[in-house]
Amino acid sequence: MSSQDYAEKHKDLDVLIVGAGFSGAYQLHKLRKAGFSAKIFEAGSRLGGTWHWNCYPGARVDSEYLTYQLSTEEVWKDWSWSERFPGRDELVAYFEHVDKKLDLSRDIDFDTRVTGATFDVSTERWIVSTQNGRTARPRFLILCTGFASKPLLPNYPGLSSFQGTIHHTARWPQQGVDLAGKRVGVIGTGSSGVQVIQETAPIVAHLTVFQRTPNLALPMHQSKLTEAEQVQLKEELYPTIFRQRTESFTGGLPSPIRTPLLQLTPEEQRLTLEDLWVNTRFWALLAFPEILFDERANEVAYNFWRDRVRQRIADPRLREKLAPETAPHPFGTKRPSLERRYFEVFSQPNVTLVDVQETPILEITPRGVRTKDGVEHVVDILVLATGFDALTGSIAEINMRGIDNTPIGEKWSSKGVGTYLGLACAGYPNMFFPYGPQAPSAFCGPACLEFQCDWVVDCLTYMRKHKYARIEATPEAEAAWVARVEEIALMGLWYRAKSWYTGANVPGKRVVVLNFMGGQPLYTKLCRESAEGGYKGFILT
Ligand code: N01
Repeated sequence: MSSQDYAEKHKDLDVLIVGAGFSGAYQLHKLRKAGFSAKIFEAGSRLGGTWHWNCYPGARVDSEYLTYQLSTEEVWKDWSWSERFPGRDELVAYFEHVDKKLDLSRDIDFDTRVTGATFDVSTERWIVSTQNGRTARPRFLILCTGFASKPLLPNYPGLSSFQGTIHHTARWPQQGVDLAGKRVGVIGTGSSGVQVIQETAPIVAHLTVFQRTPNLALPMHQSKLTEAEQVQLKEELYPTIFRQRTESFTGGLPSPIRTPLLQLTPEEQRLTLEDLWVNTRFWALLAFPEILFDERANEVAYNFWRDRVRQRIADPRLREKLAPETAPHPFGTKRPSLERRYFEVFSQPNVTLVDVQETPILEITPRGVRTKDGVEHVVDILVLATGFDALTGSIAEINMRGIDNTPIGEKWSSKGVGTYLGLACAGYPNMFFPYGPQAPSAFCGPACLEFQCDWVVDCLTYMRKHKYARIEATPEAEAAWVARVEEIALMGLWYRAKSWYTGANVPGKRVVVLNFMGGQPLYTKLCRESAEGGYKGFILT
């Protein structure tokens, strides 16, 4: 179909969704159910978002399956998980199941990357363009682009001179890469790095890990699931679990602990943390949210973590590098990764840990990586596990222009990130972004995105009922939201870590907390208050 015919065919489209991960899939399903015509443009070649792109060795979700799935009954009633923390292949299969059950693909254009969007004031429609020459003119634009989808590439001198192969974890070749028997270098020790490292160390000839900040990773407690457990979940538990996850601070299951950490005696603290460490899915951060706000509670948690991890590392130098005496940043202010034998890997004879704080990377040479001490670390394959321009990156890279024709990326970099309810932006009418900046996205997962997508459907339904054509956040509401997000962030310890939570991981990016840190219950309450007040903070015309 020519691009003209395509545009003509979809000229009455109500909603264009960008991205077919969890939020895009759920948003499409719910919009169609509410009677809106909707389509998704997806850059990848299948449903799954993150789980399509992240196919590096060891890729696995680090949220438990109980809460990391859609609550849609058509989906869960005949799907069974095999592991508590499913691997990437199982998640891809899950999305195929979602597709089949909800019949999504008929309204998705794959391999279609959205590059631009302009709000046409005269028709009150967005004009959306794609890399493959497609145009759509929806009334509403919903960006479900994910919080971690724009890879962050380091700009070391010499990167292009490397004679081996380089892969970023989030752009790993779909056909896989044979690492067996190779000399492999991994730059970055976040969640992606931890997984690649522990998966590849047993099979490569040599693994050189370039660590800038130690990862304060927690034990994964992986386990296989039985069919009997799954039956019980479906027959009795899922509805309760899905309700509970919407009520918890983090979108997970509620904490089993009622007493704040600092109200326990040191012995009680030790016993409680020990019990959580060994037995449960909750570990300290989820059980005691005050760890993220109170320096003293944080220190108790770090010291406990450090002492437990140190028991697993024999070499005193490695011990200090991986689990230092003094915390590199407050515990939990970078998103905690989950690990399985990560700390043991470094004691293998074929693994070298390079501390790039001590000996920074100077350049990439044709043969490998040269560090400041003059050593050239020779590798065949270089893995960039260097993370993402998170939360704002995937939105800002779309040349999206609002009513004053300013691209959103430009607005955010010159004036600072501004959103209202972490869902909309003044000057960009009829546009929403579930799972984006200034919402609880970084820790809240499917519970939050379902809430946000439902909120959007309710909003569009309200507009249809009252015959409104346009909705736009006011600059005042946006400014107040930004101030509230900041005020909450300042109560906690997040600014003391350089991470994607604040944008500090991206050179040159303005450092500001990009997540709503007040927890899911407060967030949903504020969004509901706006809706119940006739979409307070928005102008509807
Ligand atoms: O990215 P990260 P990620 N030189 O930003 C280092 C989700 N996720 O892809 O800490 C040297 O956490 C950087 O060092 P430092 C999850 O929410 C989930 O691992 O900035 N090093 C850090 O070690 C996660 O939190 C899953 O000092 C450089 C690493 O690269 C989020 O995505 C799996 C560097 C980046 O870590 C991001 O995780 C994977 C440089 N120039 C991801 N630049 C699962 O669910 C960066 N680094 C399993």
